[in-house]
Amino acid sequence: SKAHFGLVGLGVMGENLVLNAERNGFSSVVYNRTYSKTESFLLGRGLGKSISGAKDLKELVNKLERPRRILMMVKAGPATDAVISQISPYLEEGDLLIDGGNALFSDTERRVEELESKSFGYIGMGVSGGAKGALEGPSMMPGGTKSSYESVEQLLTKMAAQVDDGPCVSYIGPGGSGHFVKTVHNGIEYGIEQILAESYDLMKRMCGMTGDQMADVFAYWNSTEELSSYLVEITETCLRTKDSVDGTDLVEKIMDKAGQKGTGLWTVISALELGASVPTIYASLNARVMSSLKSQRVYASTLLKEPLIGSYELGTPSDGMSPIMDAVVLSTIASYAQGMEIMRIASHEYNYDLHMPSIAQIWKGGCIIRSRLLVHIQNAFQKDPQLKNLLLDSWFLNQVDKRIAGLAKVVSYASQAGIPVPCFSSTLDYINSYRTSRLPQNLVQAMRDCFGSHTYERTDKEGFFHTEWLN
Ligand code: NBP
Repeated sequence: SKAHFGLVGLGVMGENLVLNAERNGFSSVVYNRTYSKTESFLLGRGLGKSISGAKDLKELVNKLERPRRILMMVKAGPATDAVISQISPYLEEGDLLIDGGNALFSDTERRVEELESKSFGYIGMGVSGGAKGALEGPSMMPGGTKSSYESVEQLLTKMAAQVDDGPCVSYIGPGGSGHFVKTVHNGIEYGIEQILAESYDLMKRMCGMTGDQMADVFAYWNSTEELSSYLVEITETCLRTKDSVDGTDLVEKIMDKAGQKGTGLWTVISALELGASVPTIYASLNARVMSSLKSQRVYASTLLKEPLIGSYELGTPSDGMSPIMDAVVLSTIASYAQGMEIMRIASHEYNYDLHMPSIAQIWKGGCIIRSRLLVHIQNAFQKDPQLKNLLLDSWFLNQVDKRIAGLAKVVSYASQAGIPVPCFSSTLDYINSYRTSRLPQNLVQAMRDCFGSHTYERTDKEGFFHTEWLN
């Protein structure tokens, strides 16, 4: 008999997702460009399962029941287009292709249109959770036409991570919205990773703490309502792990150059295009760029002398390094708030009609940014679906009240000690700007009118004005 589900691309994600589908009762056929990988998968992890192989895409298509459901897990970009053009001649009306890779959302937008004009369904689906999530239950963000989603809803809800109020998947919206939301997820992820790295740097350099001492603080944070999360949990693990050769903290042996594959950059580009203010997320992207300038930094450090580090009161491990925790909590909240802000504007500009509480719900399990904070984010948007900024919700307002002094103290000490804290300082400026009713941009407007007659609005009269400024 024919199989339920087809997979193209046996990379680390594809292998795990097909094993997940099979475990949930969906017999599968797999295809990989390099056939030897298919063979070794079928003789290895795929052995004894309802999974068969296909040597080419025609065979894959022939082995599937109709309408066919085929998941592509290949490298994003030209590889995805190549697979689509190679498989299209064999597809029939109603068949559905799902792209689970990290596609650029505008590429997905184009592919949805192309495929649907041929009467095929096309879903662009963000998948988060890494290899382990793919196997055990990822968080999935599918976008495309609703009817296409409905034909794979049962499969996806079974494969997804499950949390107390349901599976971590639901229909996101039309076109490229699924990949857009995944991109924003990754932007928030960049932010949180950098925030945790900044807290580590302060504890190590200003407080002289060891890996295990810092790991204890992360364990404490992970037990709190505000910071309990997957990324805090794995940071504890990373800091506790020793080098197998000499038994010292492994993390100190790792080169301080962070890689990136594009999604953080796409988030920031989208934010700039949409006019969303995302300074914390931008700071995390820039921090990765700076980190990659290793040889320049090493040279510059011999010329641009760092200040001496004095002694600073930054809390104790038993109170979770209180001011540092304040900085981490508020910066993490700012990352989510800025991500939600990009989506709020995109929802309107791109007609995605995103449902914010569902997006928070999907992210509560399976994905890299899963955290207890998302329960409060979900609540905030359930209470007020039109919420302009997360910081305006009462639970988050209270966090700002409680913690802003701690954040300000951390930023001030770090700047005195010459330790960069780009996400902490951007967050402080973000909150300070957002809560200032009168910013100094009146003077910027005056300058623009003075040199370029750009006109300005007034606080006391309606309309646009120009002044012949005295020079
Ligand atoms: P990779 O991103 O390393 O892609 C490997 C797969 O792409 C292999 O099956 C490879 O076939 C296939 N492929 C390539 Br490369 N070029 C191809 C082409 N022109 N035609 C057909 N197949 C081609 O694998 P991955 O890490 O499993 O990721 C898959 C997708 O999922 C990516 O888009 C990734 O961004 C996304 N993603 C990854 C993660 C993660 O944690 N790794 C998480 C979430 C999403 P071959 O064997 O013949 O070279």
